[in-house]
Amino acid sequence: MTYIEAVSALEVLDSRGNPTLSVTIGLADGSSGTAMVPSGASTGAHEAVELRDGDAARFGGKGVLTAVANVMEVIGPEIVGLDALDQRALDATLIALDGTANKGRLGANAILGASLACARAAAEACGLPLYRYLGGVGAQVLPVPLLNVLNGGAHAQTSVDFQEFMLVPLGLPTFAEAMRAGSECFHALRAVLRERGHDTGQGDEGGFAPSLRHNEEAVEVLLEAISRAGYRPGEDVALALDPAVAELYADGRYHLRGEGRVLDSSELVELWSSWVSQYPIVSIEDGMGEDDWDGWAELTSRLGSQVQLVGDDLFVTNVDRLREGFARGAANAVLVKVNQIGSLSETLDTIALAASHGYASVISHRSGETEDTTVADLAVAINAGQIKAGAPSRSERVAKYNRLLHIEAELGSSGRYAGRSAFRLLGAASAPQG
Ligand code: 2PG
Ligand code: MG
Repeated sequence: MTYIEAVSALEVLDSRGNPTLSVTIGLADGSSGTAMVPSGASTGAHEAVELRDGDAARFGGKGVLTAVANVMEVIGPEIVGLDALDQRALDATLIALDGTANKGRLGANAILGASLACARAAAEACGLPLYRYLGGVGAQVLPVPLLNVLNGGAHAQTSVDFQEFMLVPLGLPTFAEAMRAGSECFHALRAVLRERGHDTGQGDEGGFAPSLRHNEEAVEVLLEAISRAGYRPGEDVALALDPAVAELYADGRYHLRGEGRVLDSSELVELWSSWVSQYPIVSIEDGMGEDDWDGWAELTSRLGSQVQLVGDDLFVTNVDRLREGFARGAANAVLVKVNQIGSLSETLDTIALAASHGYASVISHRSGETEDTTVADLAVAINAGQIKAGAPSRSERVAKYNRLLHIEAELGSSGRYAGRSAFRLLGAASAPQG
């Protein structure tokens, strides 16, 4: 009774007002699942292909009617009759049907929509919440939220070169208390920015998007906000960065346009090293460019024993890129974005491979999101210990955090907040040294 009976797709809108896919799969027993596909702005060059119509007369070329048609006319007929409980077989069918290495024929957005909708339908058929269906009895860890409260780079039109400055409430006892701390610091940050005469308009991920004097001022205002809200920087609430420097890389160097500076790889390693020694930073994502493997190796040998170094554009949730990272000594954690690779099974493969090499997994949203909350359930299912889903503001971000609040309540005493244990490398980074 769990075989797939109906497959449909619709063009809907994401949080930036751009079109994306909603896919619904119905099963013979009457269960159904719907998934909406996220979309990035600072996309990695090696990501699976997001299929857009390119018809300038609709949504500036960003329509997804071709991907919708691919779900309805190509994918649908092929997967009707398959057992939704066999996610691996379903994903293998989708991948074979596409037939390309980067899902460029049918579109990773079309394939992912079908893959996630199937998992949701299967969970409903089993009468289980998604995290329990995916993770079984082992699913119990509530992740530390990495709250992106100051947006720059490709997510804002300001002088701040680096993309994300995040609060990490790792010293709180529960996920609910962590969200409370994050929210209180977020509101304190608004006050700090106003006092300094900065803008408090919001960027794509709900964080404030001020033009600052220099990039480091972003760290200063976050620390001030943490103290102002009554928390201890580094102890209760630490910091994480996603400078997304692939966006700044040109001709072998990193162009910090807001500051009018150009750095080579070694100078950028120096910059991160000096920030880590001064500030309670526990994680740096994409501190080096996506193809600057030597820079990554240098950064990792310099800071890899003190701080989490996360590959996002570097690994694009892809096992082959991750293997290359192991071989080259690049990073010590992977950012996990379902639409970078385009199916649930491949996402789980990347997480398992990372774990087998001692690399942490940080489950992540995209800057273009919807009210879909799959990533929240995924984070608990695999006991990731960390989730990155934007600021504690704007409904497409808060939807993920609210889902986790519900899961924490549902798990009750069998749930556990990851807290400090999610960051294996704490020590030097947990308290300022200078
Ligand atoms: C990132 C993400 C999400 P985007 O770089 O980590 O925060 O941004 O979805 O634009 O790639
Ligand atoms: Mg990133």
